[in-house]
Amino acid sequence: MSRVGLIERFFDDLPFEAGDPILTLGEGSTPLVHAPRLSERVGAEVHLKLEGMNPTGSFKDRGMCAAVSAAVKDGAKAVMCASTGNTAASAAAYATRGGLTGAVIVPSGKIATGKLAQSLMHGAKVIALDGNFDQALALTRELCERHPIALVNSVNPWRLEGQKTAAFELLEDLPTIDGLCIPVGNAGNVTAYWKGFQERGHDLYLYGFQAAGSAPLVEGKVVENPETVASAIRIGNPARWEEAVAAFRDSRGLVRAVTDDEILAAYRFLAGEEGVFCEPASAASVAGLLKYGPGDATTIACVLTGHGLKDPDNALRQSGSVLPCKPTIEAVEALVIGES
Ligand code: AN7
Repeated sequence: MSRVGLIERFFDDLPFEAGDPILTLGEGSTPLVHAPRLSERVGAEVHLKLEGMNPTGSFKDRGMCAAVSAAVKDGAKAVMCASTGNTAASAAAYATRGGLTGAVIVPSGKIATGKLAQSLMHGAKVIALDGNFDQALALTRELCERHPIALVNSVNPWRLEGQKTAAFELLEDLPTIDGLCIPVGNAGNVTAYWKGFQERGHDLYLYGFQAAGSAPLVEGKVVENPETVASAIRIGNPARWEEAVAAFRDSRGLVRAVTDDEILAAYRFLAGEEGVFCEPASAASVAGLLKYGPGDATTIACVLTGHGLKDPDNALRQSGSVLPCKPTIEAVEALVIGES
């Protein structure tokens, strides 16, 4: 049986109308997996929302199916976004699906290899900017004002509409959830989750985590030159700044920073101890939970926003090396059964 996409599944919760064009690649309905070792370490029931299981390997597909469907309805011929990688990959896929032209602007040399491969394979025009994400977004906004191109960054309200469905899924799978740990970059996702929980009348603590070198919400000021190993959240001036600050306040939650070392430790822990491979930015949610603890929350979901395969370069840097071997049984036996 084919998987129903999230627009169809949550049609009554979304501002689409009967007969609207709807694009789907089977997004949403992602697994929620219990994390026994993490639960034990932090002293709370912790579950992992595997958003890397979406069609292009990140949560961006939730908002992008909605935003590009709306663009098709509006008669757009082209969509565009600035991106640290995942938005680009998703926009490229859904643009193709909708028969639209896609253009993406990414910070040159600063997006993970898998995301670049995806964007190119889906046929988007990929512009490598000699600048950072914040500059790319400013230029994209300006270009979309000058030309009839649909802007599909999370400043587009359809993105939040699609992304809020993750909160609905969490409430179905974990009705007693009282804490959400989530990485924060441009702050669209945390804003969308809060919208979703509010629409269901459900309160919980929002715990957001930014990379220490890219933590404008924590510092309360724009970071001019953001840096972090978690390239997806290398963002110094989040577009959804006010909404995110309001969400943290209203949920009696917090936004805090985790260092690159803490992010990478959580990244290795998830892969090596829980069997779950996410990308570094996603591991910030778990790094934060490990660092700061669950607070008053007892039933927590950590949002693992993107798949580990997105970023093979960081994975290989963080893992052991292969064992070279001659093609004899003795050599194989020595390596497999042997001591080291
Ligand atoms: C894996 O792709 O901003 O706080 O341009 O790819 O909603 O921005 C990606 C963001 C977390 C942060 N985890 O979400 C982009 C982009 C992953 C991400 C975030 C991103 P927001």
